Amino acid sequence: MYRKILILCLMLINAVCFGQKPLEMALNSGWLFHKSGDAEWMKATVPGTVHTDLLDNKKIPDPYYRNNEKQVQWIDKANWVYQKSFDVPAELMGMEHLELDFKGLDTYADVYLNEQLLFKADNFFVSWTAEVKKVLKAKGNVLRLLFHSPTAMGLEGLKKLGYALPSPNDQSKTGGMGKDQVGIFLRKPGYHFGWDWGPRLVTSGIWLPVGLKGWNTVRLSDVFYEQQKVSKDNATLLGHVTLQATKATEVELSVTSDGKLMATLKATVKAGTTTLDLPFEMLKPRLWWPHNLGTPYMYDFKVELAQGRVLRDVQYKKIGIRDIKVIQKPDSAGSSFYVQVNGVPVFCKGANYIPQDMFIPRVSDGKYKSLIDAAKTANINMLRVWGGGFYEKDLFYDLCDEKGIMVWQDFMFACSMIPGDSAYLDKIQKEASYNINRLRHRPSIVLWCGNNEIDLAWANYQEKAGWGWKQRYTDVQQADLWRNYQKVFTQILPDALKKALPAAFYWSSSPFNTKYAHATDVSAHGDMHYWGVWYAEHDFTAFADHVGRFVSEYGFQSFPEFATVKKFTIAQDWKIDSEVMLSHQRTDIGNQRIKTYMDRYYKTPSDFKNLLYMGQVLQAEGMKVGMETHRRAMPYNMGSLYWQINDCWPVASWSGMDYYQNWKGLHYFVKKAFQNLLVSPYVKNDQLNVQVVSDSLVTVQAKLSLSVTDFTGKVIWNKTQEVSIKPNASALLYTIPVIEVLKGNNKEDVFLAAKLAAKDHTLAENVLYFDRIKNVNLPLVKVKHSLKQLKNGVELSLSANALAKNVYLNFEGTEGHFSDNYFDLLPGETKKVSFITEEKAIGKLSVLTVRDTYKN
Ligand code: BMA
Repeated sequence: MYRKILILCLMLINAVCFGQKPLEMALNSGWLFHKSGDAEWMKATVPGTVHTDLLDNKKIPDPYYRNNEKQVQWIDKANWVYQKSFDVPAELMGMEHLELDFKGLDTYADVYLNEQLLFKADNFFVSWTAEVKKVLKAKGNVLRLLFHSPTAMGLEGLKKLGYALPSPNDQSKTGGMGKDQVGIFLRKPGYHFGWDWGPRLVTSGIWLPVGLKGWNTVRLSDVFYEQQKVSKDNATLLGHVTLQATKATEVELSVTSDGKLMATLKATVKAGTTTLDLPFEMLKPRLWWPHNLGTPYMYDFKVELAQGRVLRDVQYKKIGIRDIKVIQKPDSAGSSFYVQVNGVPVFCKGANYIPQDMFIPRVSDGKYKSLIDAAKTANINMLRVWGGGFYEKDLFYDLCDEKGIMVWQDFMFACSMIPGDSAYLDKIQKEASYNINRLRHRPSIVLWCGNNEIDLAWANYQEKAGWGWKQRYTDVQQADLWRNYQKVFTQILPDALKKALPAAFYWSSSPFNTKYAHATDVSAHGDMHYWGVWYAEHDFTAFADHVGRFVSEYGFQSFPEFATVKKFTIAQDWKIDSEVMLSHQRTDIGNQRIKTYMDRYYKTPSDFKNLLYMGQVLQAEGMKVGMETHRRAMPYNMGSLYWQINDCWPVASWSGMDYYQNWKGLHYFVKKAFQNLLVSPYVKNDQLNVQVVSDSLVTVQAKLSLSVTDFTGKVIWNKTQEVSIKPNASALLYTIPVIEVLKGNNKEDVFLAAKLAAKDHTLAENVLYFDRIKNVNLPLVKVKHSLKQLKNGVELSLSANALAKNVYLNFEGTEGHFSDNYFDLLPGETKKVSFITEEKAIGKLSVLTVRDTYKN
């Protein structure tokens, strides 16, 4: 096995190589684990978590099933030991330096090799290495990790501070911890302790791979290509190459991009760590673009480190060349807040992203890939890696880079005040440097943000603003907490960024306005979280009254589809207020809010299954109003990131895709609302307005057709006009009093269809109703369909002789995605929809419409 690894490593070495390149041996197999003190050892999976290992060994029930979460709360109170024995092949053993490399440990781990303590890990968000040359043997090494109970460590932190910190999402009671919210004292993903969409499952374990690395004389330890100036004509880069050497030695470096030599350097480095700079230029570089505006082109960069004819080390990186700025320019209303890519202001269309599982290591590469594919398919060009999770794995950023999805990167702080002792601050300093260094070459990352909603919640400069946190503390404590806040978010993080990535844009909190105004007045400056729809029960139309310069959060909940609910329930749970369904709804007000809005916009669905479907219709239709409103408001508003694209377990939440990556109605609506070309009709003050938004960078000639029709397809009013759609702009193309298009018909009996078409194909279409659907006289309708086999699914042709509202197609028991779903099938129209699946046998087709959910 080790021989094989070595042969593989040797094959990777350039043919001219005579010297010994660094070697690496994976140490991910053959692990055992047990609860500290227990006699029995069990097999463990690395990377993994204690919870998933206990599950695999059948020691605990599935924590996601029904209420099982409550039965596994003892796990985080215990200490756990992971152990592995290994031999080291002679080639590796003979190297001058041998280093154990843990890419990620969760979280407090004492690491022993052959009973010698190497280090004590205390931060989930960094990697850990130890030089082990002196401790390692050729045969029979024992690597042992003692994971301390994370909650016990958190309690120590709480005791040390002497008072509690606000941390409203920490579900300490579920964890049997009473009022003791301890998550914030650990550098560990906040959501492990519970969130308003997540359970409390506080993991421990080796969450990223482990390896043993060996090297001789000199090696590359870091390579960073700083993009100092980028235009379409020219890019000025500075390669920072960091080397480690055992003794003073001569080195030769060369940099190539796509096989072309860019720079070389000869130097003498001293023993220890040295950074060498290699400046170079690229003429007429192919630029990296978000996928909706161009190609996210990535160059293959290579650095070779040689000594004479001996090649010592090589490093490969994919690099996208682009100029990114966040523009805050004063204007008559306040100041702009937009991302500019290669000189072009870009409307950011996207979503907030949370971790994909409570048990991070079990998220397969395939799941990462299908999530990012789904984002791209839905015309998303930005994801926000939200601060209550973790700095994502490399694969996530690889995919965003490659697929042209911009990333808003939060540092990992959300909805809590923080401790400020020197050990904690030191930890943050290291964590920031580590993650900035790890991610700074990523073309997709366009913005670094200090935290989620902490500035808003504390609101230091405004006595009455905030979430009532300040008032719980004495003046001295308040001053301490704010000082801690400032140290981290206005010093440590921006300083670390300035040092490692000078061109990066830092934003201290989200939402945020300016230094003293916090998140107030965010409709004129900075970024905005608008939660009036949902938390304050505003109507969906209120999105229009709360447009900011960049809306980085807004959302509305729904339940997952019935097939998902069935996976974690039994029939007796099928009521939204059953104990089990309530434990998969983590916000106290959730069900009530859904009911309030359902009553406002729709008739009461007849049963549980229909309620699940109608919940998704409600969410999708409501969020559509938000997405379209934000886009119509460009260039004043330049961002629309809904909360949230995904789930971390099966739950009622604001997500557009459930835990199993089934697309909810919302995800299909996102796809349409975020198309580069949008036709968006709306009514304001009894006036029908038709606005067209284009993110395209070229002028588009099209035909705009509008028609008001009754539900059997009889045309009441129509209008067609040629339009010239300006690039990267929003324009009102048509306006008329509603009364004139109704022509005496009741508004409950008709709808408007809007379409933009080029010569032979549809560019964009939309439908508008003139009243809330509960008041609209939806006809009883039967949807007809025919099927055609495709290589990887089927194509459906659908038609109906009357309007079919929000047609929900489902091949029962078959996983896959439709090209469209939850759509309105217009009378007389034949709509083709494809269903793409990896499964061979496709289940029975069920078709549901809003009218079908009525009691009579
Ligand atoms: C936002 C987020 C999360 C939260 C969501 C829904 O403000 O930042 O903290 O889950 O709202 O309440």
